[in-house]
Formats: sequence, C-alpha cells, structure tokens
Amino acid sequence: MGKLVWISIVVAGLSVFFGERVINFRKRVLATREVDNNHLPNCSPLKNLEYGAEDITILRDGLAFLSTGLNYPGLPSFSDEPGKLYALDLLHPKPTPVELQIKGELDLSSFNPHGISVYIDEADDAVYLFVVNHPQHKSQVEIFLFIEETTLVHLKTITHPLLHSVNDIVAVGVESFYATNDHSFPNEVLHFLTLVLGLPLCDVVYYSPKEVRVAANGFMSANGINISPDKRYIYVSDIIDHDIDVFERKEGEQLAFIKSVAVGSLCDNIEVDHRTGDLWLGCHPNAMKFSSFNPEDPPGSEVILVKNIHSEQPVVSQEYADDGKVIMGSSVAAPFEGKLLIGSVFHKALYCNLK
Ligand SMILES: [Ca+2]
Ligand SMILES: [Ca+2]
Repeated sequence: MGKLVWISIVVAGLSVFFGERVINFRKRVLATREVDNNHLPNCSPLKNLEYGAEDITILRDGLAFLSTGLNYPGLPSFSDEPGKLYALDLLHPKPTPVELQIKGELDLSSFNPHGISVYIDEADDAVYLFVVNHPQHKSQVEIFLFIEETTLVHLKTITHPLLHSVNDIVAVGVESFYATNDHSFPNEVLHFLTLVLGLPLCDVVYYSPKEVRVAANGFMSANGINISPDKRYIYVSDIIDHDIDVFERKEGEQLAFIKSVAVGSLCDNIEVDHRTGDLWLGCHPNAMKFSSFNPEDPPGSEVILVKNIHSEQPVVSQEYADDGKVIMGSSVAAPFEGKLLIGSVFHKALYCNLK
C-alpha cells in the first residue's frame, strides 16, 4: 500500500479513537442530563452569602464553619473580594452567618479558601480548622485554632509538591490530614487529556510533619473527603466516576480500599451525620452546564444521601434537586439534627429545616 493509504488509515483510526473518547467523556460529565426540581419545603437563602460557600462542616454542638468566595480557574466568580470564612450557630432560632476574624501572619488579600475540615484535640478540646487555600491559584493548607466565638488564629501554612491540586482535606491530628488532588497534573491541558482518555491518575495524599506520601490513587478526579464518626473509615468522592470510594484506615495511616458505591451524579464534598454515619453529598447534576456557565441555562444542584454505606446494600437517594433557578452548583450538604445547610461553589447557600 502507498504512503497516502497508510496515513489515511492512521488518521481514520485516530479519529474513531478520539471520537469514541469524546463521547465517553460527555457521558462521564453527564453532559445531556437535566434535573427535575425536587425541593425541600422549608429552605431559605443565608444572608450575605451570594458568592459561594464551597464547603461547610458542622461541629457536634451545632456550630457550622463555611468557606466562601472561592475563585477557581474556569469557573465563574461573582465577587472580586478575597474569600472569607464564616461561622453559623445552628442552635440559634434564626441562624445568621458571622464572618470569622483571622489573626496572625496569613495574607488575607489573596485568601482563596476551598475545602475545610475540623479536628478537635481530645486532650484539651481545642478546635482546629484546616482550610485548603489557593493564593495565586497555588495549593496549600492553612491550619487555624478557633478561639472565642468569631476568631481564628493562623498557626501554620503547609505546602508540599504532592499537594499540587488540593480540593478537600480531612484532618486526623493537630497537624496531620488526608488531602484529595482533583487534578492528576497541575497543568490544565494535561489533566484534561487524562479525563478525555479516561485515565484515573488522581490521588489522595497523607500529610504529617514526619511523613508525606500518596495514600491512595486511581481516581479520575478526587474531590470531597471525610471520615466516619468512629474515625475508622475514610470516604472519597471520585467526582468524574460518580462514586464514593470507601477506605479503611490501617496501622501507620495506610488506607485499604473496601469498595465503591455508585451515586449517579457528580458529587463534590461529603459530610457525615455524626449520629447516624449517613453520608450527605453536594452534587453537580451536569458538569458541562457547571463549567460552561450560561445564566440562561444555569447549572443545577442536587443533594444525595447514602445510608448504610458499610452494608451489603447501601441506600442512595436524592434528597433535593434544583434546576439552577434557586441554587446553582451545589457542592456541599451538611446535616445537623433535622437541619441541612446546602452550599455552592459560586452562588448561594441555603438553610433548610427538615422537620
Ligand atoms: Ca470538607
Ligand atoms: Ca470540593
């Protein structure tokens, strides 16, 4: 055969291969999915939070921490202000977010908070807030000590080459945590190529002052991470794979993979009900609408609940859905004794009474 014929065969082969990969990629990001409204009866927007509350976590005494104003490459941001942290008392009859004052050396003009996690030191009940921060779109983890009602003292900034694209963290000690990387490579083009080719190259990193290493890998894009109430299991949302991966913590902070639970949506952060161990997930019904933001056809929101995740048959249910007219791009759903906070990447946050 002539050279031209060979070239034609190679070009045709590559076209078929990449065509199939693009179709597969569109399926992964649920590019054609529409979501029907499934509203909760008693939800209202939280005051002063119009620029995203990407992550929320709630202490056992009902005090919620919120990370707001994330500026993330490729996604809209409705504010030019730096990000902020808020607290909200869910025991108050009308919970209102209060901005937390940050003391210490941290540069607040470039503060860009993303995933958060709380660690309580059982020795003295001290409350540590761990925050993923992206100043100048870099990745680092800030550790704060929470004092009084509205003050955080900045203790430490952690950077490491393995912590290159951190999305969320779960603290397991006063200076140690697991972190998810949502990109396989910090480079956007290379990462996008891995998604199109379907290569699961993202990882979860364990950090302590003595040791930093990859603790688990094989994720398409590792997003939310959290821990069971008995601290025995770690849950990771592989957002592009539409599942929650369950790991058991072994001696020396090794993670042993147990199973994956399909959730049918692109789930972002994970919050765990302290009492029941149920997983509440803030999810994106359609990642194409989410990333190619069009106010005329806004990205929707979806909250998914996983009950009995360690049983043979976990129960996965949709607890809330919105077509984007109420809240766009939900990223977290945090429960507390019959109440639910729903946060989003760049839009509002809702306070819902489930009773
Ligand atoms: Ca988190
Ligand atoms: Ca996240």
